Amino acid sequence: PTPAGYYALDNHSVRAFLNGLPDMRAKLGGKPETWAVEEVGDGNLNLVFLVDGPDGSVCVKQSLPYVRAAGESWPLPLDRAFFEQSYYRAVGPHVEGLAPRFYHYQPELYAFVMERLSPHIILRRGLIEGRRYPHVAQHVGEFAARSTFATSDIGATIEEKAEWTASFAKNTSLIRITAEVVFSDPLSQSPRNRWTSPELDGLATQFRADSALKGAVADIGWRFLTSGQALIHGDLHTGSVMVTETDSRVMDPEFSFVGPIGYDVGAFLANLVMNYLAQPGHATAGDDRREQADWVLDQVPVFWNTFKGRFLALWETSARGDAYPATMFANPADKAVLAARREAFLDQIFADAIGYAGVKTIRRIFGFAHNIDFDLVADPARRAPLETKAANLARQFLLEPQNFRTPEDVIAAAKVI
Ligand code: ADP
Ligand code: SR1
Ligand code: MG
Ligand code: MG
Ligand code: MG
Repeated sequence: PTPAGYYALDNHSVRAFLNGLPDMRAKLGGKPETWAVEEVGDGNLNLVFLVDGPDGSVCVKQSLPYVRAAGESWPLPLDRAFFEQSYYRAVGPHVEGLAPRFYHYQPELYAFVMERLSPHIILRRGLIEGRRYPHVAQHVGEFAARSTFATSDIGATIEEKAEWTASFAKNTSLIRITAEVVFSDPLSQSPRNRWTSPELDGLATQFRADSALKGAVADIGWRFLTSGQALIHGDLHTGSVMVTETDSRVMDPEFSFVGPIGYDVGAFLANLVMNYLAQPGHATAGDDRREQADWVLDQVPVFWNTFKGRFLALWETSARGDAYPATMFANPADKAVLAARREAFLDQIFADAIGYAGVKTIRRIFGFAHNIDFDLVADPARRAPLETKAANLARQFLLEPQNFRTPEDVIAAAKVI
């Protein structure tokens, strides 16, 4: 049974819901009967409605009491909408122009209203179609740096961070999904796993038999659960970014909690690399996709360098937290030491990101939720070799971390895999 007051919205009741919110009614304009409504949810979990009126548009996102991609056989608590809106409220002021504007939360419906992004499309789809977005890697790097710096013990006080830590620690149903679906299932015998079969049957067996690989994944799974560094997005793949040529917005932060910064960085990095490796699968007679693939891979250093540059710049100008306190580094001679600690800090985030990138790639090849980068390659004989490359590169990320110190190392390895 769902909580009192909850019902799943449909194209009719979403109009009544918005009509009852004076600000939203005014934004849309006209009469509710004239509003155009479309349910466009294509993600794994939730309902998403786009509503257009004569004067404006909004987007309504609502939790369902189960995993949408699996159906009612996989129940899931509704409270993810609460955490998604909490994240937008916490991080929104620091990432203006890089996320949808947040308008309203309706607690008993586990639904919220936000800016309808238009004519934006999902970044992953655009890249698959062979489109380029000259600013997106920079924008997402800015987003990742600004959101995590502002909620870390460098950018925020102990008291502020404690509020996020305590509140988002209750996002247990989604933290559990990540722990299981991303970290443990893909290298276990799980009925939720799938892969391109029979082509990848041998590779799946080989990966499940690789004790060293499982050890590395288990170590990093522990760090995922225990590294409360900052409020992270928690699902920052290329399907959580909507884009136009000039504008980029990070959305879908329902998996947010106070966790490791490298998880967000690694998610975006892994998804760029997977898109790169999938490009030959989308080649046509007129376009072998080589230039597109190289362009996608070249976004890895753009993303990382922007992230690092912004994080360090904020550390210089906006450190108001309790870690690395300025008072302790007051002598002129301390400056060089602090600069070196900052560099080492960012090197560690990069190292963490490589490990998380490995885990997040393996889950897309052998786990429950796959990427359309590969899945839209309809012919399994064409898809399987591309997925094999991704899995093998991920294994290198996890077992040979010493070979991945810079984004250029990632590019070099991806090109020869
Ligand atoms: P889920 O949590 O189920 O993955 P998402 O938040 O990713 O749901 O949204 C699913 C889809 O809905 C997106 O892929 C996108 O097409 C559309 N969508 C989501 N938010 C917006 C928005 N603010 N404006 C326009 N379309 C959106
Ligand atoms: C059962 S949920 C599977 C995945 O969908 C979300 O987008 C997250 O990536 C999650 O792991
Ligand atoms: Mg989504
Ligand atoms: Mg989601
Ligand atoms: Mg992922």
